[in-house]
Amino acid sequence: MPTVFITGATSGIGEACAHLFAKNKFNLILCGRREEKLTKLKSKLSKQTAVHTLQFDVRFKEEVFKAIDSIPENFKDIDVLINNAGNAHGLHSIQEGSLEDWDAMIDGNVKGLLYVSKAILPIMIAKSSGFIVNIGSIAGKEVYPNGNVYCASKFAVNALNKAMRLDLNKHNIRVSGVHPGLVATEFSEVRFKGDTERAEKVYQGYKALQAEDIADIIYFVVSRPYHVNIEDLVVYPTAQASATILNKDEN
Ligand code: NDP
Ligand code: 8X3
Repeated sequence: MPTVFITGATSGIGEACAHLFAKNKFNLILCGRREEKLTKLKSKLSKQTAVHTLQFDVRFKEEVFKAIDSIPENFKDIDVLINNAGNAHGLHSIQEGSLEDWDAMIDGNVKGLLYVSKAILPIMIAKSSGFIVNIGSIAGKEVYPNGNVYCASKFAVNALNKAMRLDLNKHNIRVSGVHPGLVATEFSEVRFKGDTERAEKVYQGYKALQAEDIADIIYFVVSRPYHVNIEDLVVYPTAQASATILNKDEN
């Protein structure tokens, strides 16, 4: 059975991927910082497939390499890496943004993706096969007002996705970027630091994408025949035409 390594598996898109890949008989390595969420997921999904959990913060390279080094032999043969962990922190102008928020986004969304990839790539290179799916965003395609550093972090993911495809080409490793628009997850709650009322409003007045919609797309990308590599996939809710154009019922 193939093995998938999912970062940010404790909620939203990553959690939906965990369920879908389990259903499709992948062995799962599920990662996140919230241990209790990982434990719950493991007990649920172990009924369907083999599950290993790793609790670490992608921002800290020692934690990343230690966690990945600790993977038991029977899970080590990783076939698919889904670089999904990430969040926005704050929605402020460049002059008002906080240094802590900027660090969290650059360290988590960019450096975290690099650390995890660096730790897993030797496994894929050694067997001349593997698949990396990088979760970017429409924020990595288009800058929007107050998106500044989050957008910059996702532009970096977009660039790294292209760079991986170039550099890993000779190793027969597939690399794809999936770039969603608005998906109703914990994303806005994190962005607005627990202000649930403000977060809920982001997804009201139209039908937002659901985490399961993105998991379906990721699984579609991964399950193409090996000679097929979808480079880049941008997906919006029907009501959204760009980062700033949203057909939303304001009543
Ligand atoms: P959620 O907030 O629901 O999930 C984020 C996941 O990332 C959680 O599992 C969280 O786990 C994990 N995570 C965040 N920071 C860290 C960290 N420092 N170390 C380890 N794990 C971390 O949001 P989504 O599911 O929506 O987000 C998933 C990805 O999709 C992100 O990269 C996001 O930027 C991207 N995206 C989201 C969109 C949306 O509208 N929702 C649209 C476009 C892209 P834990 O807290 O347990 O560590
Ligand atoms: C998440 C989507 O539009 O909030 O990446 O940046 S958006």
